Amino acid sequence: MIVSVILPTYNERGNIVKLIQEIIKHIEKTHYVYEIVVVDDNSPDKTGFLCTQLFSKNSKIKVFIRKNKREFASAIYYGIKKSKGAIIIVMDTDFSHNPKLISVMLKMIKHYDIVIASRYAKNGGGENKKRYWMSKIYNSYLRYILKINISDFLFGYFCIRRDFLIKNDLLQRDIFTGFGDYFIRLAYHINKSGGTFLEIPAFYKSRIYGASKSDLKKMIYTYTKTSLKLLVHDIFIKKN
Ligand SMILES: Nc1nc2c(ncn2[C@@H]2O[C@H](COP(=O)(O)OP(=O)(O)OP(=O)(O)O)[C@@H](O)[C@H]2O)c(=O)[nH]1
Ligand SMILES: [Mg+2]
Repeated sequence: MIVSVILPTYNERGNIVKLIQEIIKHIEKTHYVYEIVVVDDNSPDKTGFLCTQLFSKNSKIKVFIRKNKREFASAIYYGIKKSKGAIIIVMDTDFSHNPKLISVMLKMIKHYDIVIASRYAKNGGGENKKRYWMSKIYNSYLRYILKINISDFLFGYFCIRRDFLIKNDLLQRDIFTGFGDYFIRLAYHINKSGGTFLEIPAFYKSRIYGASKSDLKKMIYTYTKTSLKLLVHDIFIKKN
């Protein structure tokens, strides 16, 4: 069975090479055949170019440089479409997501449709305490509004079965758009399709190299709009 690890990158020159090496190290300890799919949105720091140069002889590493689009969620969608694994892992490329968890995810995905790394599962946590608590409060709001029993909608590190996505028609551009809001939509639709979730504990490490691409005010606005839209959708489908 093939596993595809999807890595969206934007200005991650200081992280990406070491991260890919770490992913290889951990995934090779499992029995899975794998591919690593980098989707770089033409980073000014030449992250994509660096990967192409360094890994050109390794056919397991596929690098796509998108010249005309810069959008996190659509880069993930693009990577999934270009990949072939029966199992898909999506992770950030700034070491906030620990590659060690890959083997746990691969073990557990045999029993669930999606395995989500969560800061709020027992034994999880986060280095930046302010971010940890703010996100915890916002996650409680999302859980209440959407009635989905997961503790972390906002971490963005997960493992999912491709057949589940295809069977339930979830590989849609409308879902994979924007920034972290795409995962709120994805979780909502997985839940509506009767998917099974498992959360495993994760510890969020703050990035050491590079700058953040996220904008807190914009995120709160977009995520709230997304959740309210889904709530309205839910009320509408319950009425009909
Ligand atoms: N392809 C692509 N990747 C992106 C884009 N924006 C962010 N990324 C990547 O998505 C991941 C998450 O972005 P971050 O900047 O780390 O966002 P964050 O985790 O909220 O912010 P930090 O506090 O810096 O960790 C990283 O791997 C980025 O390189 C984008 O527009 N296109
Ligand atoms: Mg990050």
